[in-house]
Amino acid sequence: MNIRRRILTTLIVIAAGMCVADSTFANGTLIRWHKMGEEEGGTNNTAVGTTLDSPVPIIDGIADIQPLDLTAANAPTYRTIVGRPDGGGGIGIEFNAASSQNLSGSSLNWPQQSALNATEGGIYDLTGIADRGFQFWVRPTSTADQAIVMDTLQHGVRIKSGKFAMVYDNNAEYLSNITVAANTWYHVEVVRPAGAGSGSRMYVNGIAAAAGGTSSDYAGDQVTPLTVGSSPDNTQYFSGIVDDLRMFVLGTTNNGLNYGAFNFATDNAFAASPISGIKGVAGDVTNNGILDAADKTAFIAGWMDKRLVNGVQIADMQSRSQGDLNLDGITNIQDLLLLQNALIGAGIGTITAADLGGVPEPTTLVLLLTAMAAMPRRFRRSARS
Ligand SMILES: [Ca+2]
Ligand SMILES: [Ca+2]
Ligand SMILES: [Ca+2]
Repeated sequence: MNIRRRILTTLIVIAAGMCVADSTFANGTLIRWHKMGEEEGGTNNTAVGTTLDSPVPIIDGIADIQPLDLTAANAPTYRTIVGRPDGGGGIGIEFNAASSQNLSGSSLNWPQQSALNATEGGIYDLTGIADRGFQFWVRPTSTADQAIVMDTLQHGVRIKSGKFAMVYDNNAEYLSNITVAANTWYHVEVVRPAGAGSGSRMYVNGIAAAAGGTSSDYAGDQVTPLTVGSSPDNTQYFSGIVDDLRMFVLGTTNNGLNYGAFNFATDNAFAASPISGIKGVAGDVTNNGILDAADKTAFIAGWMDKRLVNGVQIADMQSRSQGDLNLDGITNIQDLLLLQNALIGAGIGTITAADLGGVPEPTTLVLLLTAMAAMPRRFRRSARS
């Protein structure tokens, strides 16, 4: 190996290692968990009276001793779960719109104002927390207009005109282009990740499907309930199965308690499952569980692609399939460093500047030096020694 090649390889390894460290964010914190049957021992084909809130893992030394159970109206039915894309099983709850069935309970909405915050009689410190989200699995039996999960009128998921729609900020509706197929499982997540300016976004099966609400903030309405199977005003009833509703919080309280930042790879259950989501092989752009030349081809094809949904840059399974390995919604130098590192580790030839021909950047070496210059001083010092 000539000296120039050796320097280049060393820089790639150092810089890629730095990028790995940069992309490892603490994830969000699960704060409510409605398993839909398991906690109360529901059995297939029996009626639901109340579905119990399951304890979440210890948060800041506090065990979850505050159940926020959901009360059923008009007897929805426990159903054995079959065919979920992540292989999930157990029990879920089926609703029949014609019988006006739903579940309702205390909302999360603005976590600071929710029943979970100590200032509201709860067990956690949530003062200052407004970033939050929820996710669940759903198998609609009808594609009619209906509400599936509504956490007040500020955060929700509906089916509208045969497509999934996100609800955010006083019942504003953001229609996706994902057509709902009846009797098919979907994973849906709605998250307000990072302040009012980030708005809200919805993922369906790990694909960012809607985004919006960046110009204003949602309202703090804790009077309106959380409903599953209908809208909060007990209309728009849903038909189908809902399973495993998880609610989480993000950000740092006024007292400095950090609940973490949204991390698509871990905070989206579809992506986090190695069955339905990211296979976990470094550099595996095609996500088939193997690192090979096809991943280089896919990366080169996706180079400098930016994933925009309603104008918002979002990382998802689609951006990752275009080479967005660090999951920031764009395939660029940081992803290149991750891929080169993986290719070197696997003994596969790296991507050359010529492979990325036609892009503005002059050479891979310059790109790497630029990345090095952006590193923290501490790391640059150790890299020189
Ligand atoms: Ca369940
Ligand atoms: Ca692959
Ligand atoms: Ca990226």
